[in-house]
Amino acid sequence: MPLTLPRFYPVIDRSIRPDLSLQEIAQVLAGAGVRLVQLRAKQASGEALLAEAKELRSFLPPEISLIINDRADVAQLSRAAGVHLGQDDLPVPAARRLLGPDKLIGFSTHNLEQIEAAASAPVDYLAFGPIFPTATKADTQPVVGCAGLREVRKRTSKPLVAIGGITPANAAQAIEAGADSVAVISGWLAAEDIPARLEEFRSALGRLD
Ligand code: 3NM
Repeated sequence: MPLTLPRFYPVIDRSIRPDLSLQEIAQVLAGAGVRLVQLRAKQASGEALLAEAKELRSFLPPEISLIINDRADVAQLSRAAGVHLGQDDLPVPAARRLLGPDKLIGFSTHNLEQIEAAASAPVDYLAFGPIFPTATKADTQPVVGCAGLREVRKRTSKPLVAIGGITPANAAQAIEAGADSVAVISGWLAAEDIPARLEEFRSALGRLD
């Protein structure tokens, strides 16, 4: 069965908020009724990422699915719900072999060629971006805009996540352009008042789940 993505897909990257504990972050997301979160720690060793993933999982209620960025092995070992792969991570079929049929696999794409190449890949969703300019990822591909997102929506029926520079002010545009969900890092995590910012996303999107 195709995955039904929640509208709002927060990504946790603690390099943005080293002042907050994983427990605090988990509590605020659970309180807002989020259903899916991703843990991203580009600079972490495998050991550190595995420890963070286990710790975060222990603080999240069971109804929140945890996705691990880049590392299928860490996803498996931390009993996460799945992995989010980039173009340079393990090939999707290899990650699927490792994780089995029931775990979720998301896959980052940045242009139409990558979308077409992923057409037959065993993924549960495709991410596409950066939709808007972002300072969060150092090596981003060119901004694709909502026009790019509309083109992608015509070419894939897979669940589609928009990523890159998403804020409460532009989140609805990404959904209107065909995204099923918006993945967000700084747009929520850098906010001074995170619960208030999550409410702004809820208003913009109609719902978070
Ligand atoms: N991937 P923010 S853009 C992690 O284009 C990531 O695939 C992107 O961070 C892609 O919400 C991006 O702070 C950064 O802009 C998203």
